[in-house]
Amino acid sequence: MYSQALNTKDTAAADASPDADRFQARIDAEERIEPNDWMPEAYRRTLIRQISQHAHSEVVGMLPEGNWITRAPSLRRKAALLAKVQDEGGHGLYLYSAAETLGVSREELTDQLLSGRAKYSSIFNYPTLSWADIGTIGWLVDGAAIMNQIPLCRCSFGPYARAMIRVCREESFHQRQGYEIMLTLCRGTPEQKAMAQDALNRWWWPCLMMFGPPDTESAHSDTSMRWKIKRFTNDALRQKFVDATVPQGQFLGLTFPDPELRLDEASGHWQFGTIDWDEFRRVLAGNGPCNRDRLTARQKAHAEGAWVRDAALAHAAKQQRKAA
Ligand code: FAQ
Repeated sequence: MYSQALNTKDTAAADASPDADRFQARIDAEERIEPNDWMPEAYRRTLIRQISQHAHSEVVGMLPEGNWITRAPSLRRKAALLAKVQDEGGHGLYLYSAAETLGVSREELTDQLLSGRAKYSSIFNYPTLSWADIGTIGWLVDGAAIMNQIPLCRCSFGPYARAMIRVCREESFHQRQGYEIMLTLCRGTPEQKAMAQDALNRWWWPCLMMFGPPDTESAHSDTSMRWKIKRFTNDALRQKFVDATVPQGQFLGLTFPDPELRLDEASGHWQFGTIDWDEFRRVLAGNGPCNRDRLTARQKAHAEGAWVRDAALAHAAKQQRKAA
């Protein structure tokens, strides 16, 4: 049912036609590629793969936080969380629209997600056990998403790059609301601080996995970097995230669950311990703590929304008949 297993290195980009040379020259000159421009089939497929996985991540990513809307500790927190979850749904919609410009339909992509054939970010297969998890998701998950997505604003494919600008602005609001929850908890009672620490302990390593496998095992990085879809490798972005986040955690007075974490004075980078890539592979293979729940929730929502889609189609047909 789940096809999230890792692939081997990409060999798809070996197109040596004059069109491909011209295309690469445009990329090298930092020109934007638009939907009606000529593009190698492998470039189109790579974008559909990445953009649709990204869209699915936004939509599945609504579930862990949606779980806390009814239990947010105040009206202010509830309103902010509701707006944030709604934003994530909006990001999914921009991204599906960007993918559609490449000639794939929304229905096809939805079907890939609901049938378990499509990947979405590993991070959303972990449970949200306490209110501090909502702070941690904003601080760390949105923080990691921003680190990955700011460079995507310069992606060579126009519709994806443009969608990312608005997405990043919204994600930075999300990150701040998460950090503010953490700050409140860390300045609160000992129990609240312990709850924040427990959430950091559970989310830290899965957040580092969000950036994807190590560069030596990344199937698509080389090709995607050549096409300027990706501007940095997985490991480079992971390191940037650790460097930006450790001082934020120290300010909160929290301890990272990594005894090997230390600042390398010479390079100015935070060195961190070994990531459990077996856990990452297990989650991608469909065996994370919440994979089945997430898919079941999406399937249920899709089935229960059938009448809305039917009504919208019937309304559109009626409008068309009227206009004719
Ligand atoms: N989880 O060769 P690479 C968010 C897959 S949005 C699952 O390195 P690539 C907002 C990868 O797809 C979070 N699968 O691949 C939010 C590939 O599989 P395939 C999502 C993963 O594409 C916040 C295979 O492993 N963001 O959080 C993961 O060059 C809060 C080999 O990997 C994006 O999607 C993973 N963590 O680099 C929402 C950003 N990592 O297709 C709600 C755009 C790798 O061969 C609440 N995407 N895989 O079957 C990207 O930047 C890239 O696709 C990477 C992976 C960096 C994720």
